[in-house]
Amino acid sequence: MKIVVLAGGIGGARFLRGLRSAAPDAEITVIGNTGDDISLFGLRVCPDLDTVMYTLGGGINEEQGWGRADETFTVKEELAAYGVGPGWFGLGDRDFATHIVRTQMLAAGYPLSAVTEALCDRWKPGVRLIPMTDDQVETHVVIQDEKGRRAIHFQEWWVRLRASVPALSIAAIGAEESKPAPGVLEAIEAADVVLFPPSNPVVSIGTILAVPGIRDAVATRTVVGVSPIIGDAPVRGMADACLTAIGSETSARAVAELYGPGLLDGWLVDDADAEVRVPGVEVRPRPLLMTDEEATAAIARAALDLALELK
Ligand code: GDP
Ligand code: FO1
Ligand code: CA
Repeated sequence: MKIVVLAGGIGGARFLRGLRSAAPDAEITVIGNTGDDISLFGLRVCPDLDTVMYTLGGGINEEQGWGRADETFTVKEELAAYGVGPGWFGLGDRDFATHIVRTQMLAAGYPLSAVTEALCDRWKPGVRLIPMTDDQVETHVVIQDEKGRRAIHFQEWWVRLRASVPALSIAAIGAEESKPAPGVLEAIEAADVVLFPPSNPVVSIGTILAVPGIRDAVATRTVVGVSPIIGDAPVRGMADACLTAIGSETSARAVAELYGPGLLDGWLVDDADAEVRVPGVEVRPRPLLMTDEEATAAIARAALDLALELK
């Protein structure tokens, strides 16, 4: 079976680990969000691609959900000693090596998709990981503060401000002019099912769908999603601030309606949201907390079963 998953960072990566164990014989292609990418200290950092790669490759910091296990921060401390920031983004020594390799290969002319493949040669994630695009797309957030109304990089809003300042708007800069990376549309077209993990609907899955051609290709497939919202809150992180910014309510129903019935065929919601109905979408309640790999595999199995039933 061929499965395509559109993934953000932590939610996407944990779901994928469950999917890999629920469907060990499946050919899984992951289309990764690159809207979170940022250049720091002259290096290209791709948080969501790295989170998927490290999580599936066994190198992730499990408690944090991002960055490397057994990490140290000597380079960051040395940069700070020179007064060179930003200090609010925690790049560790081990992680730095990934960004150095990536930046070196990009400078030599390799596209991000080829670089990601090369990095995955080391990590062997057991899935094919492709960035949504080789073009530069960066999510920016318009805020209003003492400096006035201005756009800042998504990472500054998310990590430095912890989304505490309301986003007046969120834009994936460059998305409209971007092209899907090689293999993206082909993988979607060949997929038996497309799954949306419980990733951020605005800045992870929404950004991937904003790359021209991806949404239309996905719409031709059987698509099942897993809600990242339980009750009226995200399970983790500040996705509610992203939903508010685009005028959407924070609920499992609102997220399904955001994707639209033309896209989603099935939608897994938590048992706590068993009353949710979405016109045109088959909604199934399940326990949706990815507490361990077994619970996560059960969620992935349920998503696959629903997709096969709706196919
Ligand atoms: P990010 O890029 O690191 O923000 O990660 P993603 O975009 O892949 O996923 C973030 C979303 O995962 C958040 O909105 C969380 O609510 C959701 N999430 C995290 N853990 C769980 C879980 O155990 N169950 C469910 N249903 N959603 C989760
Ligand atoms: N998240 C944080 O909250 N603080 C950090 O200092 C931080 C550093 C970081 C470094 C590399 C990386 O791949 C991810 C990192 N993240 C950090 C996570 C990440 O930036 C965000 O959670 C996502 O981009 C939001 O989806
Ligand atoms: Ca992300």
